[in-house]
Amino acid sequence: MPKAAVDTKGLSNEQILNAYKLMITSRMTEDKCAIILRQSKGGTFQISGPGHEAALAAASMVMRPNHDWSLCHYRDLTFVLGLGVTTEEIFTGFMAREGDPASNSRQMPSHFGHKGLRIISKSSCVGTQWLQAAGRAWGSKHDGTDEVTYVSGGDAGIAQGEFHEALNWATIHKSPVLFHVEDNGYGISTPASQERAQPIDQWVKGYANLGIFPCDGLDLLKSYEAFKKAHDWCRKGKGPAIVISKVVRLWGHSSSDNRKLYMTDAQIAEESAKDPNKKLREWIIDNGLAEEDEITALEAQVKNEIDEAADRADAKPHPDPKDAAKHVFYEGENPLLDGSGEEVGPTILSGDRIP
Ligand SMILES: Cc1ncc(C[n+]2csc(CCOP(=O)(O)OP(=O)(O)O)c2C)c(N)n1
Repeated sequence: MPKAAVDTKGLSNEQILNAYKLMITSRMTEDKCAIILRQSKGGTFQISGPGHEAALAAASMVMRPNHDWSLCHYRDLTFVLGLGVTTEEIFTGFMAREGDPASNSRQMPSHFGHKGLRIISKSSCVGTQWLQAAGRAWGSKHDGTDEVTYVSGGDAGIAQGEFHEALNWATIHKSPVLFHVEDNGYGISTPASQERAQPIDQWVKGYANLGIFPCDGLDLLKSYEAFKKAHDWCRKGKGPAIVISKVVRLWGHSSSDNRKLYMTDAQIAEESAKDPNKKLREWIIDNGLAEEDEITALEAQVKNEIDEAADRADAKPHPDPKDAAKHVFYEGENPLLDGSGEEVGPTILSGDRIP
């Protein structure tokens, strides 16, 4: 049991231990993908989320899978695993095998998607997801549901106009968008000081109806508190909310990156010391949620499960080349044709029906 003085932000021991399991599952999946990449078994490159796990585990814990919608940043492996994507599905996509739920292996690695879990596939163009989320959330509101749309991205990508257009639209209509900015301080090699002239929470203060929840994204409990408030804000119809999680980018930008070209050894060491997974591991042991040997056994079990999942994915065939163009273009009837081949315009809603 945690000591009486510890504030767990309403989470039970079991939920905290499950979150740790999720975070190490994510990290070990990344470790395994790095090996698969070096074996040339798949993955054109790797873009990964070590250092973002605590914030993303917390975000997944407030979401209602298959009810709320998500448009995910490429660093969101922990988040999608938390919603219910399996490690086997991740390896199936990473090795470009038949059956990948994201796109049947047409997408790049870490471009997450899952129809059943309402994870919407995204473009590689940084920033496009923000506006799609504003539209998705407006639709949920228009339909009278209490669905929340989660959308995430990095601290450099929010310099794109789409981010501000999405905030503007969502705040005008009080749409339930849960914006998550994962602030790891870099956009590839560009440091935060070259991205904007002030901290992100100050920068977005001009938007009315926006719940602003900055948090220490290296800390599971503080992140959970922020996401809980943000999700409640959206669900209760107060408008969109934004969580700005301060995280670290432990593996650099991607497998094509060399941090030593733009960071000093001291800066790299300082980041490495901020590993959120190690921090939660120590916290769990210090607060008596589990003994160290129990945690070590859990880690061995997770590693085993991941190796088996990767083997199962590796045994799958590649998609048939004949199907390469399938699911790329729309194949149904054109909804803008009335059956006679004549084009008809969509029905325009009158202004008073727009909530
Ligand atoms: C419109 C657009 N411009 C540039 C790029 C190239 N690019 C890919 S990732 C990236 C950096 C994004 O940094 P940030 O938003 O901070 O996310 P992080 O990678 O740090 O998580 C850039 C510039 C792109 N994909 N799309």
